[in-house]
Amino acid sequence: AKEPVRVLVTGAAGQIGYALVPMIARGVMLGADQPVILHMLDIPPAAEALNGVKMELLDAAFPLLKGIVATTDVVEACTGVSVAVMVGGFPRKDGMERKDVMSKNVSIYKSQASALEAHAAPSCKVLVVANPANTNALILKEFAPSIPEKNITCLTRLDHNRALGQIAEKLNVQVTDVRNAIIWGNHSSTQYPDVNHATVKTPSGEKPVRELVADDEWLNTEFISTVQQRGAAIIKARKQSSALSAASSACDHIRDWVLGTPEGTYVSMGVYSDGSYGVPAGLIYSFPVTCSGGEWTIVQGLPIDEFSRKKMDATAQELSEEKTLAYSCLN
Ligand code: NAX
Repeated sequence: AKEPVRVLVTGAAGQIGYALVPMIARGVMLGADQPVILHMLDIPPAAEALNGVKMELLDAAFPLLKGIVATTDVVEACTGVSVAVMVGGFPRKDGMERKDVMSKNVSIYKSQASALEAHAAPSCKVLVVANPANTNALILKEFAPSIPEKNITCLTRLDHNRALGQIAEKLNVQVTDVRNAIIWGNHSSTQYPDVNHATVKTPSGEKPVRELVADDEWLNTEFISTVQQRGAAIIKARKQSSALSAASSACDHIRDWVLGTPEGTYVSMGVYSDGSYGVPAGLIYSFPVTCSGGEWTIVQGLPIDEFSRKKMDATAQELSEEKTLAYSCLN
């Protein structure tokens, strides 16, 4: 039998946490043959709720779940973890300035970076979910210099899956037959959902999405804004932000990273830019990637038209501004 893997979920008493921990305990993230020990971190005001989640995990009698650490101590939470899913953060409240929210999250991610660096397994893979996800991941990277930069990522897989879902709905095909959509840039409304390289499996072979949809107007306007604004649409409908889809996509992100992407398929991940596609190096930016042997690689050589270029640059610009704002909070 395999040795259990320790998986950290921060913000585990929150809504995404509540959807995510049972998925991890069921093997959705790391595989049906991989035992896990869940480390759950939250802050003292949520300690009682966190204990309630722990009680439910015990009650569910998950066969793969070999242990539970539920704590408000960041060092205890980070010790020995090989996967860290960072869902905890400070939410934007009505009337708060962007800078105030950024400042709170910068201080959270700075201190959690230090704890991970000092206490996590050396090869720990980190996924930041909490917003501003890209910039929180960048701060985490800056303050955990001994964690390889390849091991620090942020979640744009939910946006990627939303894009696949919209195309499947439009064409009335199975979502599993649609692949290679791309989310470029920030996990925010400036993200660029790009289907120029996406395809659909049909009885007569793999066909480009653009050819099958045959409605460039829809693809260039409504499709893009629907994906960009989906988070807001869920909040409007549910009065709470996306949770089950965020949790499921976080599992997809880690599973593909650890176990590999299928041949010929790429997925979107927020990763440290090396300057590929003219994106400024030193930002955490969402790119198309393939994964193999536990490492992601940015898909190279995709042709970029002028329409895409503008949108990729606009979201890069927003990330550069967020980076400047984040650094101005570091005092
Ligand atoms: P909740 O407010 O329900 O849960 C957040 C939890 O984090 C709370 O239990 C809170 O006590 C805890 N927390 C706060 N500060 C902490 C700290 N310093 N250490 C540990 N825990 C801490 O929010 P939820 O709906 O679960 O969303 C969590 C985060 O995910 C938010 O930042 C949200 O904006 C972000 N999202 C990101 C998405 C993505 O695709 N990247 C999509 C979904 C979601 O909107």
